[in-house]
Amino acid sequence: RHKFWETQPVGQFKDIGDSSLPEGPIELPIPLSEVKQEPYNLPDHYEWVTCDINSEETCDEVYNLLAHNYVEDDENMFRFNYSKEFLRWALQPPGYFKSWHIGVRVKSSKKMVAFITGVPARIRVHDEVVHMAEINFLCVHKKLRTKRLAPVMIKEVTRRVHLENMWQAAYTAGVVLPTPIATCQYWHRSLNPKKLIDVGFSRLGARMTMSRTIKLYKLPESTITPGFRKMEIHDVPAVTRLIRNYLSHFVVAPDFDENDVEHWLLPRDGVIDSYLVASPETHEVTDFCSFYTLPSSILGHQNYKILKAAYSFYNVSTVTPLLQLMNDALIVAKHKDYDVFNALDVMQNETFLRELKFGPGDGKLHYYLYNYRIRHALKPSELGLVLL
Ligand code: MYA
Ligand code: JJ1
Repeated sequence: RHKFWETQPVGQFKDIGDSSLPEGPIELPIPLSEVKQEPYNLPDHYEWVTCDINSEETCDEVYNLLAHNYVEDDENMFRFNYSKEFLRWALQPPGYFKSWHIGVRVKSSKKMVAFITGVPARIRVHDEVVHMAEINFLCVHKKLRTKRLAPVMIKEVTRRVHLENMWQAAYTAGVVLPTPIATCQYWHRSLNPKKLIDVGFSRLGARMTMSRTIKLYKLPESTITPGFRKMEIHDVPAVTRLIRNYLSHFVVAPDFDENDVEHWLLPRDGVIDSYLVASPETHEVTDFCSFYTLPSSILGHQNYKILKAAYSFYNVSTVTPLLQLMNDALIVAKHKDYDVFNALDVMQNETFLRELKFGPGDGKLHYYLYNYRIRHALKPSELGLVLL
């Protein structure tokens, strides 16, 4: 069934429920001198390239490959359209390796036709912090599909991760592979219902008119929580304490330090938005919410080309109820002209989704670990990890 994945150190379907198998690494590290020193072979006419995402030209090529060939919904109506600024942010966290930003070109024309990336992350699983690669942006040009290029891309990124003495990875996919550590549901909160209905992202509910629908999703003009403001650089230590403590409650979660928080959570225009609640008296940071910007191309529509979507990232509430905090996040996103606010049912998100008028989408997201076995699949609420 899975000719490639059956050969890999991942939880296999046949092993589900086998409680004799130990939790933790499936294979042990080997000496770096024994890691294959040359790249895997590509089919004739193709070559590996290490991408310099800071180069305007390379970033353009990656952007264009993804904009035309990356993830679509099941009816091919929308395709993720990650911005160049987003790609630079996603690919250059503290301690990143340029060698993990891997392209494939046609030798003769130099056209980029495939891509895969890794970035380093410390991920805690139960009480073990594991140095992992987060693998993302696996993409093969539409004209080169089903030729078994993806397994070569995956083996090559694995080799380059091993060369940095890392032996585990985390990744998400919309498809079922051996074997998910968790399966999460996408939820969507309409901010601009008229456009969403026009472009086929959502439908008019039964016994609903357009004007009733617009009224249903109306939000206040301004945020409600006193002390709600944008995160700033001087907030990094306080936000780090808040988020570390919060993430300690989940079975799988990133182990963020101050450098990670500065990179992943400090606001960047059009990429990542972060807000917090500071007590007017003590200036103590008690609550936090964040979302990233990931537009989708609308495929073959007359009037609209782009759907502007916000994706819930990390949120922490200790004083402000999570429901109120996320309602303020919706108000901010509406103000910034997003069409829809998306969230997964991870962490404590279930406590606000229905009440804030999110509806379940038709997409699921499966989470995976490479070379790390987990005895039981997690509930989404046990997962403290959001990948981009
Ligand atoms: S998820 C986003 C993936 N990208 C897209 O969906 C974009 C649109 N699609 C494409 O570009 C292609 O369809 C892709 C497959 C490239 C996905 N993850 O070359 P093939 C297996 C893992 O003939 P193609 C993301 O970026 C498939 O089951 N494996 O197929 C995270 C089959 O294997 P098997 C996948 O359609 C990526 C084989 O590939 C995926 O031309 C994490 C077929 O290859 C998928 N999303 O190309 C990667 N889709 O026969 C793993 C298909 O066994 C990282 N396949 O069933 C693992 C950790 C590595 C680092 C380890 C360090 C220690
Ligand atoms: O966005 C998604 N679905 C939308 C659009 C569906 C269009 C037809 N297929 C959706 N809309 C309904 C919204 C509605 C609003 C009012 C309340 C009720 C709901 O369901 C889906 C997620 O649901 N997205 C995708 O399918 C994109 C791919 C998801 C897998 C991503 C894999 C990423 C890998 C990263 O490493």
